[in-house]
Amino acid sequence: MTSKLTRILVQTSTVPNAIYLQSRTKSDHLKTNERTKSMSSYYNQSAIDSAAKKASVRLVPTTMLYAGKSTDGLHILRSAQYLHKELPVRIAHRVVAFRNLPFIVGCNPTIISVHEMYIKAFQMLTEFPEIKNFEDEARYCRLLRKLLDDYRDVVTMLAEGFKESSKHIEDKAMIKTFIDRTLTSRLGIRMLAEHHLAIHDDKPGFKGIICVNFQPRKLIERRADFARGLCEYKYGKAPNVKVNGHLNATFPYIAQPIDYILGELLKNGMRATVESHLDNPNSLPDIVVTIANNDVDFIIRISDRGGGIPHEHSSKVFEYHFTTSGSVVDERVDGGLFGEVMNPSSKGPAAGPMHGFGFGLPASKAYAEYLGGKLSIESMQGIGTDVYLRLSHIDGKCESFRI
Ligand code: ADP
Ligand code: K
Ligand code: MG
Repeated sequence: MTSKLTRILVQTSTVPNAIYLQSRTKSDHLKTNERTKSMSSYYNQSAIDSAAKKASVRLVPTTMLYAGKSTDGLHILRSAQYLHKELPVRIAHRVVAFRNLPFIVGCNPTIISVHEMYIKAFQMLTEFPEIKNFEDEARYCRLLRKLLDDYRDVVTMLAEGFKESSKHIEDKAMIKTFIDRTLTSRLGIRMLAEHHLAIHDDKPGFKGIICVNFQPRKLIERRADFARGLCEYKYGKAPNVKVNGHLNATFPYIAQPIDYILGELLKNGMRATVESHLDNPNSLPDIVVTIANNDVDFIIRISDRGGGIPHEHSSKVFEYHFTTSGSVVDERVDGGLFGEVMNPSSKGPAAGPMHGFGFGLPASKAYAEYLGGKLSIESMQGIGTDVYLRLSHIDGKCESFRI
């Protein structure tokens, strides 16, 4: 069945995109077949539809933490069987959400590519036969690794795809919900897949992806070094980061999401610090990170002296794509307002790992809430900003989140 939609899909898929930019090779024929197959599933969707009707089974981290380890490795087999059932359901939910996007967004070439990637993942995971023995399981792990690798750039692609296309959509809340759910669902899927791969490794101090003796201080220090590196690369200077509070706090937790969130918050604080001290770059005030730990939750506060978030921006900073990057007139920052014009080959003055997509705060907030926590900002206009990341313990007094 060829229709207008197929033609749109075929035509638009030549638009630059990491996946389709590969030069033509011997395997092209194969790829074309795969594409035709994935496209045909726009019409042959019964498998996706029936999977999407099923409810997702979300795991409590304590189950992952205390799950019995059998010497015969049966726990590994059971874990793979759970994923084999669960992942297609989660992906099907996302495919349905892509399908329900407003036409103008759903037709964006980059969004189409991500939509297709989800359909493709659904096919690969459902075509995988029942996992009966360790050989099947080993092959399944290879598939998981491949998917984790292939789908690394999905967030960047979504950011690019929505940037222009969602400007024409009145219902901003709908787009925000879509991006929130897609990002958090992806976080959940990645944590489950990585957890499964990690129970194989049986690293001391870990139960899958759960670090049994997680130390926030160590993670903060590592992230701070990394963010300072980026900041120095971009501006030539970076503020120091001081950590105080419960420095010895140690408890079981999953490092990956906190790692991402801290990275985003530290980059924001560093950027604000440098940009508000362009006249005295040699005396940058420290960023102070405070850890507070109790038996219900733990709080990480990041305080900077970067001048604060202006009142007119404070309600917008949690919007996807809202960024002040590229709008600074001072040519010491982002090449000034005309940076993009002066350097047309670049993706824009602001593009880069430091900032620019306007995804840092909203994505961090969505992740924190997915983990049963909170992310809030108190800005002291004229002085600086405090960001509070509050997360509940996975083995604490209160009920934990589910993955
Ligand atoms: P991006 O960093 O890509 O701009 P974010 O969502 O991380 O996107 O931040 C959105 C905007 O919020 C930033 O562009 C900046 O204007 C403002 N902002 C975030 N954190 C701070 C901070 N600590 N101090 C001042 N402004 C901030
Ligand atoms: K933003
Ligand atoms: Mg940012």
